[in-house]
Amino acid sequence: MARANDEVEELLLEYADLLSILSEDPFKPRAYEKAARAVGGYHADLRQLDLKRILQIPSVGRSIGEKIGEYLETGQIHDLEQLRAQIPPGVRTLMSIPGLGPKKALALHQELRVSSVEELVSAIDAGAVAALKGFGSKSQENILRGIQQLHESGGRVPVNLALDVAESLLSELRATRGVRRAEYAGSLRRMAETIGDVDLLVAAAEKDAPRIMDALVGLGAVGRVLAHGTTKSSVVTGRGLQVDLRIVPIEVWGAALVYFTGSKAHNIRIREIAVRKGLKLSEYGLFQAKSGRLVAAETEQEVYAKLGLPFIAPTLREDRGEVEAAAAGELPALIGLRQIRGDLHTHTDLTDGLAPLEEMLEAASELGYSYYAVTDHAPNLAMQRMTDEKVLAQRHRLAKLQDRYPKMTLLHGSELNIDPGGDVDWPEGFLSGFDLTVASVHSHFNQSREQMTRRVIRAMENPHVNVIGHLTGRLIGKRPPIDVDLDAIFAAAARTGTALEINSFPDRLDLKDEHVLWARRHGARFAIDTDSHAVTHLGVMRYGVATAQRGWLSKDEVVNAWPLAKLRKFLRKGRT
Ligand code: DGT
Ligand code: CA
Ligand code: CA
Ligand code: ZN
Repeated sequence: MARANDEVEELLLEYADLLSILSEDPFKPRAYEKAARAVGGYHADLRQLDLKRILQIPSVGRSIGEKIGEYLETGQIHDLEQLRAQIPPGVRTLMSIPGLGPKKALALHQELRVSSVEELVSAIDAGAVAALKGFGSKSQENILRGIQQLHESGGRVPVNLALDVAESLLSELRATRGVRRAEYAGSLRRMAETIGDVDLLVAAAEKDAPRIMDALVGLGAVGRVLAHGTTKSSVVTGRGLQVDLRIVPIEVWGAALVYFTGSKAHNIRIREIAVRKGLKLSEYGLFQAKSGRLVAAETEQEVYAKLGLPFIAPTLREDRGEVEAAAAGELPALIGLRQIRGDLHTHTDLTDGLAPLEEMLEAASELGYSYYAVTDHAPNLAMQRMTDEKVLAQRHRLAKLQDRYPKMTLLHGSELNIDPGGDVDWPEGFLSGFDLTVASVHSHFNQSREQMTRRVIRAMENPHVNVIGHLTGRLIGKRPPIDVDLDAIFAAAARTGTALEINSFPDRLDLKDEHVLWARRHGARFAIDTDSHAVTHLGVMRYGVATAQRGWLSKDEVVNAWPLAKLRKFLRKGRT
């Protein structure tokens, strides 16, 4: 649990923010701010203090002291609740942008109806802020700079956005004279689900480095330069994502790539191994500790080899046992994108997809899939207006389209809704007409842990449910995961022969890497799906595969990496 001091600091800061909107007196908010900082930095735990001793904290007067006492006793501050009720929540979000004061935040909210930083960025892009009375283009620029700072200070971005930025910068860097190699490293190379900043690594001769750095800071995507050195620079893109660039000599490329790919925890683990071998590992290479003689630096393989280890894939480098497994020769043979033979969860415009069936199939066949499942929503998701007739007509259409795709077997499925009791949309007789089904929780996210667990397990026990779609329902940064007993669910998945989906959508990644690692220990099987609602979505498969790799999966555990005959057998769930 957070320290009470930190909780109270947060609340007092919020109180100060709200006061500065609602009160004309500039000193009162300032007093709360000072007290907040004092409490946050105070050495003793507030919960151990009585009112008398709370009042001894610097800058804490009687009125503030009593509010602190009230919070410790009741978990609430009545006056704060009253202020909260008077201010729309979006305004406070906007006030978290450095340099954007309360009055301006309130004006933006009232005039433009923006309630989040993202909405504000869109408004700025549309020129709406510059056009606003009392703002202008100068002030719009300041707000943008503030948003950049906000992102630098902890805003993480989804992996796909960071990858887009990295790839476009890399292609420009690679076209720059003197660049011998250019790659992204850091959490992006490990394909973590969110990225703090992008780390780019370039190999070049020392004489070329300054010119390459100048090229980077001059790129169109760069909004602001934080640091501009000859071998080390940091910039922020127009959208607020920080990019660090390092230039190293090509001779130490491998050592630098290992170091800057991390993770920090992985680096520490392999450095320990180096020390035990009388070696020293840094971004400049692997050296003999005593003589300082260089042992390896050119390639990652060499660096790992001299440590007595096989190459460890970047997606595994999280210190989750990969170094020990590598030393024991027990690293998994990781699933790769090319081993994916089909997609088992996709939509069309028959429900909420954007593209007609024909277009989805055409795009899927271009990916070289050997099978492809169409799984539009089932009737209980009422807004999708699915009916028995519509779904049967789709099946008929699919059968006719099969002729066009001699190499790709078209599977007809549906994404069922797991109702609060664990039942799904159609009775067994109707369900048996599908090649496969995905079943997902789409409602009643707030059931108790026991109910929710029972609900999902009951769905898995249904002999016609093949895949559990996006099990936890989380939307990264937007919606928390449902509360379930994952151990029980993973065990049931293995027992019932129901695959667990790894939903590849970058804002879902559900199951996530740690869950995958956990579920595989139960012997569960997985389906890496895109849940595509448009042709372009089919490409997100790479994020699902990366998540599977981070969960240590090999192709034997991924049902859509199997040949069709083996998949079909799995889909029967023991039925004859
Ligand atoms: P992020 O940016 O928060 O998503 O995560 P990373 O892993 O990209 O972290 P970042 O950008 O701070 O550093 C990039 C890599 O550099 C990191 O994965 C490992 C390496 N590194 C950074 N600081 C240290 C350190 O203090 N010790 C060691 N051993 N490695 C470090
Ligand atoms: Ca990073
Ligand atoms: Ca970094
Ligand atoms: Zn879906």
